[in-house]
Amino acid sequence: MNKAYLLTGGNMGNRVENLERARTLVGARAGHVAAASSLYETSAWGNVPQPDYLNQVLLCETPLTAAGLLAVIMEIEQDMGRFRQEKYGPRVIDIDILFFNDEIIRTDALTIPHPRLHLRNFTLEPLNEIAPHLVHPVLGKTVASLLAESPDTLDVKKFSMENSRS
Ligand code: PH2
Ligand code: MG
Ligand code: MG
Repeated sequence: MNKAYLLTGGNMGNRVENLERARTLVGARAGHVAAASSLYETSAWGNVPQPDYLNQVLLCETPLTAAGLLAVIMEIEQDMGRFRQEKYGPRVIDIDILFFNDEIIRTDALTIPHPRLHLRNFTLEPLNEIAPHLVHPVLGKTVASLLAESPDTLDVKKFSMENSRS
């Protein structure tokens, strides 16, 4: 089985339900979701003013190849009503492949490890919760040390249903 770490995120509609649905569909179509981080509420990264996101990291054990997994993910995004949006703009759901085993993949369709994961606390914080010792195959550092060295200063808080409606 291949081990893929995925980041789910969204900042439109009912964010909790959207992440739950994405998690369920990944489990149904891609493979077993063996671990899931808490939900995190995160300030939007990028130069577009927009609402805060919820983000979550999933570990998916999948028989699919990386390209096959990407195709399934794009189908899930489509089925959840994602439309083409501006780069870094608001979205119902986004599912990104962070790592695929310890493979380094660079094709037109896919860059793995995700090229910006080490620059974003909204990715590193949830990833660190479930995989602090995972080593980035290009940078040669653990997730915990990438988080400790992260240049990002944007806010990332564990999300609890008590503090918010969606
Ligand atoms: N995704 C983006 C752009 N900005 N900001 C946060 N906090 N979380 C995201 O998932 C995110 C973002 C484009 O994929
Ligand atoms: Mg993304
Ligand atoms: Mg994406």
